[in-house]
Amino acid sequence: MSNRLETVVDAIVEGVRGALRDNNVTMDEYRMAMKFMAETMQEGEIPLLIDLYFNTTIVEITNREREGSSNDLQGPYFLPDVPEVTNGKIKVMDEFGGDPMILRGQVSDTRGNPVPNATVFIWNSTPDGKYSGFHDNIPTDYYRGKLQTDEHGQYSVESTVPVPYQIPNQGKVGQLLEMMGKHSWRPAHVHYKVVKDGFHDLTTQAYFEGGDWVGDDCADGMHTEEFVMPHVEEDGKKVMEVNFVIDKAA
Ligand code: MBD
Ligand code: FE
Repeated sequence: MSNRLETVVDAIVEGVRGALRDNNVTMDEYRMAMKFMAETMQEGEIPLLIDLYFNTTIVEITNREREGSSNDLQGPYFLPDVPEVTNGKIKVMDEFGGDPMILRGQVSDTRGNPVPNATVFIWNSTPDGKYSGFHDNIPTDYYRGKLQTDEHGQYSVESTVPVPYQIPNQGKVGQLLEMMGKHSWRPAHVHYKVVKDGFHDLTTQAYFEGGDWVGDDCADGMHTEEFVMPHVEEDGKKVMEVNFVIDKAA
């Protein structure tokens, strides 16, 4: 009798063994790879490494079974315990600069009805490409927050414009990409997670039309058309208007 854990682990092991055989991987290379994994672990970059290669595959599987908006990478930097933003502003560090940006839109169900009281988690990097709670000791109540949609299913909040994100190149994962001759950039993006009782969580990202690395993302993000947003500006502020359609859970 085989259980699911056994099925999946056996399949992964067979897949890796196949790659080792096909490439005649040597004992030295095997030891080097093991050392790389141990050091990546010590540096706390295992989530980054795993998300870089496999998050996109799980998203692909999720999207096969969902209606409504497309899911996209969650990435390694989501935090569930973040302040509720009630004054319309996500806290940012003034000394970090960055252009102000309004993030707004509507949450609706697959029949087009607005969904009030949905929780929208929003997080994005500093203008320097750092995530609070993970890099440079930036406190976790900055550059992230959660809000509730109003009676029309709408949300609106202000933050700053994110820039393309480069995987830290002092770290093991950045070094790996460099040694392989690959770039380590993701397009500028804003992360979202929409949560509402009775619905599947929607985890996705929005990107900027024409932005660098859209379509050439080191983490293979979806960049689906619905979330590559056109340039909109209002009163000199960038506007990221993103509507979400969430799928009822069975
Ligand atoms: C990120 O900021 C990110 O969003 C993903 C998916 C992977 C690495 C860094
Ligand atoms: Fe990110």
